Order: sequence, then structure tokens, then C-alpha cells
Amino acid sequence: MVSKKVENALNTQVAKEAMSSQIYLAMASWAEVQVLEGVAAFLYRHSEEERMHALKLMKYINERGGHAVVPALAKPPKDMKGIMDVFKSILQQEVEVTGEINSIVDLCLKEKDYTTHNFLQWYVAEQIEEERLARTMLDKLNLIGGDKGGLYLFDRDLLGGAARAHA
Ligand code: OFO
Repeated sequence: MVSKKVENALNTQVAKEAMSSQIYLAMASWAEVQVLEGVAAFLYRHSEEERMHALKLMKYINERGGHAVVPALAKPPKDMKGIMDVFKSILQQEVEVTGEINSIVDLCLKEKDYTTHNFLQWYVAEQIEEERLARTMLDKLNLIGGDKGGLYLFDRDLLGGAARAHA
């Protein structure tokens, strides 16, 4: 059984993960309109992953005697300043999520909820990967700079990755 405090914190996290999914979905749509097909495929996939993160939390809350709440979501920005800005925002978003996960881990220790603490380790590991991925993308974009050919290849590489992931 989860305590009310932990249940509330997990429900807040459900909303955060769902919001991440929403933001990445808006970014995906923007990228698709820019004909950045690989970036769009990457972001659509990422949006799905965030939805899975929210669902995983919801299932856990209900399994542990709580009640998972479906959150209301704000409208994410429609337009982006550019591709660099998109990946900067992703990194910022992921760093924030890591901080939020860490504070729930901290709360679990204070509440002596070792079961939820154990469950959250999956999210701790996932956040390392999410931050690493966002940083790698940003590094690549920094290398490319204003080179249009480089951006074309970057996008094509992502399209290949998306096709492989769905194979
Ligand atoms: Fe759910 O990991 Fe990103 O936000």
C-alpha cells in the first residue's frame, strides 16, 4: 500500500510524463511540417515512450492500492525557433524530470517505502539514458552548425534509426 504522500507524488509524476509526451508530440508535428522526417519520427517515438512512462506509473499506483489520476494537459507550443532549440528544450525537460524523479526517490526513503523506491530505479536508469541521448543530439547539431548538408544527413540518420526501432 502506498501512503497518500507517495501516491500524490506519483500522480504528479504521471502528469509530468504525460506533459512530456504532449510536448514531444507538438515538436514532432512541427518537425514533420519542416520536412525533417527523421527528426519527426524520432520525436513521435519519444512521445510514445513518455506515454508509456506515464502508464507504467499509473499501473503501479493502482496495483499498490492507490488511484491513478488522468491529468488535464496544457497546450504545448506549436512553433519552435529551430532544430537546435528543439533539442535544447528536450535536454532541459529531461533534466527537470530527473530532478522530479530524484525527489520522489528521496520522499520514498523518508517514508520508508522501499517497494516504490525499488520501482523507481527503472526511472532513475531511464533518465540517465534520456539525458545522454539529448546531449548526444545537441553535440551533433553543434558540430553540424549551419551546414544544410549536415542537417540533411542528421535527419536521414534519425529516419534510419526510427525504421530499425520499428522493424
Ligand atoms: Fe519519461 O523520461 Fe523523458 O521526460
